[in-house]
Amino acid sequence: MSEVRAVERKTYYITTPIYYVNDVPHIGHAYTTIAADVAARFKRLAGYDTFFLTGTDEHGINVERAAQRNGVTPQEWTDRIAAEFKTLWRLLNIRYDDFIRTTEPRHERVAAGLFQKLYDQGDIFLGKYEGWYCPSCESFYLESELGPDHTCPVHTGRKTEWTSEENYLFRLSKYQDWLLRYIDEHPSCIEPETRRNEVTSFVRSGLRDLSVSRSTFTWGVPVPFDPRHVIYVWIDALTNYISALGSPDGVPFRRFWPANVHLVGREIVRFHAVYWPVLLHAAGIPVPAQTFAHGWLTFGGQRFSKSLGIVIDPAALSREIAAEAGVDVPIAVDALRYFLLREIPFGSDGDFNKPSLVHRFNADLANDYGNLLNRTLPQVERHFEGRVPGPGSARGGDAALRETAAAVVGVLDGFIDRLDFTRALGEIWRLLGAANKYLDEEAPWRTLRTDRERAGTALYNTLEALRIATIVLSPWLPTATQRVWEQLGIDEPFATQRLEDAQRWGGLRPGTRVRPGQPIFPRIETSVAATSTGRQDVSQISIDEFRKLDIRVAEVLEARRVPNTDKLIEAKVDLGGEVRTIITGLIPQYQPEELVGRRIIVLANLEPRRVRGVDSHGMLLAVEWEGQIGLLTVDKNAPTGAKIT
Ligand code: ME8
Repeated sequence: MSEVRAVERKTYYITTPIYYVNDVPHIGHAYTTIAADVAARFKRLAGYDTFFLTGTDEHGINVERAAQRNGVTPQEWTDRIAAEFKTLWRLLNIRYDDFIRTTEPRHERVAAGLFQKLYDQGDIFLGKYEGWYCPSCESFYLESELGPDHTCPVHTGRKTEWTSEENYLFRLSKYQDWLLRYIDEHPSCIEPETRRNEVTSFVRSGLRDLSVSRSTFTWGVPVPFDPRHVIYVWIDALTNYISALGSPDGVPFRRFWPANVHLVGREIVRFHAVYWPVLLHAAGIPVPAQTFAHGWLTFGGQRFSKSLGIVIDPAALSREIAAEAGVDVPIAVDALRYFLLREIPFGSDGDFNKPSLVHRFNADLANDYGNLLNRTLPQVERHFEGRVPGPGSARGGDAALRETAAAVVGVLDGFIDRLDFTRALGEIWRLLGAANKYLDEEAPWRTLRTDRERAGTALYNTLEALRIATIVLSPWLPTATQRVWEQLGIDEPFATQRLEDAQRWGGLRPGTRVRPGQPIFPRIETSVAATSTGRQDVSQISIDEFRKLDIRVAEVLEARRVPNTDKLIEAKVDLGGEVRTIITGLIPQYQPEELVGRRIIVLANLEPRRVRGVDSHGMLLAVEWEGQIGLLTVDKNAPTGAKIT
């Protein structure tokens, strides 16, 4: 009788912060959640038993006030906003395993139980708490940490309030030495290193006992032995990471706890890397392996913030990209998921800007990835009766391409362990770059006539590299990769593919019937007449930000239509002695000949972009209304090169 042995699968538990429901989700929330989703999808692909948790933080004074402002009860309010988060996650293709809400009984029970335990063992006691309180952070700060005029160190300009309350306190100070030793012995428990140093110096400066209840409002989990108080919202919130796993004796808890990664924004690292491990340790529960604090997404250098009016709605942005690219929303969502994790090294702050997104769409997704399909499948269709040709004997660059694929796939899991999405994608693009170069060099469209077998081999190898890239790209581009898979015509369902299928060269079966279709990422031909992008959502920039724009008067010297395009004009413009080429999408509103000799306005310091093989250095400014376009111009014959100030 053969022996069947259960192979224990490795586990991976990743969480996002649970988001406050005082307002609707924005792109900052989407950033963390997309990152966690990509890591979770990658780990599933790599065969890990994965648990990905997100949710909403529904208690606290700010939520109570938001409900009041909107004339509904706190519960009605939280139900409404939690549903908005879920809707957005569905749109962004976030595949979480559980969504925890702190108003659920399964959560409240665990939060109250932890509080009771710490009280029973003497780690929580009744005392008086005084300090500078920021209602937005729901946190006290030391005088030395505050900004000018007692403002919050996180919420610039927001005044803190001197607060003095009878509160329950947690003996945080007692655990200072334990925590320092723990961090020292487990350095990767806080990443990146800059955050670890920040936390260590905060702990070294001396931990004060932590206020863990509030008695000035009621929207919270009641303190089980003193209903005049509710549990401090941060203690309540942090507990979600264990309450979602159920009872400590149950399977999910035993299987997934302690978590591998708590993914958070850098402003809340202290709560996760100081208070949370100490609370758990005090209660005799193992501490999570890592808190990873990523950077802030900014716009014009400022952090997205509803109160500052700097907000981008990821759903509106995705719809806008979809309309501009002529694709459906899930493809635009893929592009957004890709862009956010490619453009900004994960861990650093980074500025969001739409032209870079369009650039990445065109250069990386349309050109390097999508186009590889369009450069190969029609050849297979035309010259090999639509069936993938079998590879002949290996020569030339065949071995190098194969080795690149193996090397790239081999390092990805390590990069995901370090949440280094940027480098993981960089590696995948190394493979796509190698495949494109190989195809250029092999030029099967030329060798077809002289050496059909060689042409077939070149097509096979390129498609095989594309198959491998498609599997490993699926965590970032869940929709597009599925469609590429369908065009490749491979029988096995895409959903069953694993990392090991990408590790094996030769998985594409000769004879597979390909199904060429529409380009998956058609290039966005923005002209760019200024579009409405993001405008309605983003208000107020500082004068310094405005001054970064180099806007000048220019004269059009020459203009011609870009061949094979409907809308594009290539214009040569004089910017006061300097001649630039700018591609702009003005047809049919303007014909090229009408432009010559006109004095127009140009944004001169827009980063150059390649449009249809031509570098475009700047943007003609125009207004758009009801399908019409009007070029901006200048009064009083201002000379070319004159700068707008
Ligand atoms: O802090 N850039 O909830 P929150 C990058 N409820 N990430 C951003 C961001 C930005 N501009 N803005 C928000 C809370 N985020 C607590 C958490 S957890 C036990 C309790 C992301 O709604 C980032 O992950 O203010 C940040 O930490 C989180 O949203 C804050 O969400």
